[in-house]
Amino acid sequence: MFYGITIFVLNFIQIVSSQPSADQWHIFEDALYLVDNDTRLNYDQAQSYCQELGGNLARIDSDEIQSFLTDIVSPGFVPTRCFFIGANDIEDEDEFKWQDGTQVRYDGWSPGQPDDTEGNRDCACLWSSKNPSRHGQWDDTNCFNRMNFICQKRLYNFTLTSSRSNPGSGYVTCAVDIVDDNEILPPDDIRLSVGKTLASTRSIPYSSTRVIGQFRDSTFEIDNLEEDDMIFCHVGDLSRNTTSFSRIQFLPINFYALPGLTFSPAVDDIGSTSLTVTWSSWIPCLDTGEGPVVSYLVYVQTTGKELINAGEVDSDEGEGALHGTMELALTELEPGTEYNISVSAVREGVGGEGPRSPFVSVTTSIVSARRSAILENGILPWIFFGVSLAGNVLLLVVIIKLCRRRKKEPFQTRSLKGVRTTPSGSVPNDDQYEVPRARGDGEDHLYEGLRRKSSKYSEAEGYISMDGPDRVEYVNTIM
Ligand SMILES: *[C@@H]1O[C@H](CO)[C@@H](O)[C@H](O)[C@H]1NC(C)=O
Ligand SMILES: *[C@@H]1O[C@H](CO)[C@@H](O)[C@H](O)[C@H]1NC(C)=O
Ligand SMILES: [Ca+2]
Ligand SMILES: [Ca+2]
Repeated sequence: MFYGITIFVLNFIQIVSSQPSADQWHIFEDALYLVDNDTRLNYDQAQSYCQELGGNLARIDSDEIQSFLTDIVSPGFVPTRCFFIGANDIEDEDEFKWQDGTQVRYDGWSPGQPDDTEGNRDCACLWSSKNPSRHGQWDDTNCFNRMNFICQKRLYNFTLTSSRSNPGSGYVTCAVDIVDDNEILPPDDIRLSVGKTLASTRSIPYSSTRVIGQFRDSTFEIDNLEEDDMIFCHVGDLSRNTTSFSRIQFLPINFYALPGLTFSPAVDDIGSTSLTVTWSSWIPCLDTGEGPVVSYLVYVQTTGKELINAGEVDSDEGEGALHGTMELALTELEPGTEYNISVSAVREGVGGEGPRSPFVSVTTSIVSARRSAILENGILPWIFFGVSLAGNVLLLVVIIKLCRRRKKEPFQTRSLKGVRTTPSGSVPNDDQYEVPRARGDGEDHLYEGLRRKSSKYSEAEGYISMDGPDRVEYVNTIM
């Protein structure tokens, strides 16, 4: 590869906090609570309802959760109401258990409860009452009573990362914090969906997944990605979007600008059936787009025919020379025929081919090939060599100036293979080559409900520091 640069640029992430649920679900620590003061269901129905929403009837196992929920049901309802929670002793009398089967250890009972009145009070509820000895505390009640209830669901923390890619493809890693009561989230539960809107997404299967520490890291490769596609990482079903907070949204991937050659190629050695196409290798800052360029494709078109790809030239051939001259011999051409010839540069990665250069128009000769007299002369090649050497040095200085001027914006330093430094000291140290960083639009994004996890990054710019890891993390803590 000619230019061994790899630039990762992070993407900016935002969460969607869907409106209907935002009113009803309350976040506390790593869970969400829905205190439903409207729907009245019996205990089993209430539990099914919570499951539909991706949760369970609430588990209360600390003073903190108990007082958090008490605040929500305050001031006390008149007439009093008791909200079903997850504890019941249906199986064994006086052995209260939560929905996950674990024993109830925390004592949130109102004085004198549970009392199992009439021997059929097996389902726990939390009082909202004007009576302070009851308010915010538990009672055991009849499971067939139709009452309000409190659901709880797990809130997942996401870390979404992506590296830049060529247009049309994306590589996204979604890491989800899975440590909770030693729960290991199955890989299929972490999903990635892509689409113009939340409602019209297509699901992308993961290409790899692994558990690292407390995170499950799943990597997704996305094809046919369009510029305005949204990317969502979520746990569980996205169609239940009105209730899911465990979701994170990517803005569209920040694509690389594909490389383009500014000038048309030249032609040489024009014969009746062959010619040689030559062109200057792609040069950062002078040509358009971003490298590294790994190869070139030569296109040929003749009147009334389709444009055809006449061959590919590996850019390695220009290695060692700053300003490499690439060439490709075309044969089996028609004599006396006009051809349009252009060249495209291809950057590394899938879908890296840039736009075609302006074309050169050439007509093959009618009779046998005539050789260029110049090339048969013995001195001229040496003159050319001298000129091109001087030209290369000059070009290097120009490029460095151009590139440096563009570097007002944050940049990243990477070692660039194949670029020589001049001895003058006017170039960067240690054959390091400064590459201007493409500008993201970090300011426009919403971070609603998202907290940036790391302080390694420049908050204002949203760019990674030069020696920082190539990603930014957000966790979906909803404020
Ligand atoms: C009932 O719940 C809704 C939604 O959370 C809330 O807006 C309303 O204030 C609650 N009603 C009472 C009386 O607390
Ligand atoms: C070359 O391109 C020009 C401009 O697009 C077009 O007018 C001409 O017909 C082309 N010639 C051939 C041989 O394709
Ligand atoms: Ca009981
Ligand atoms: Ca009771």
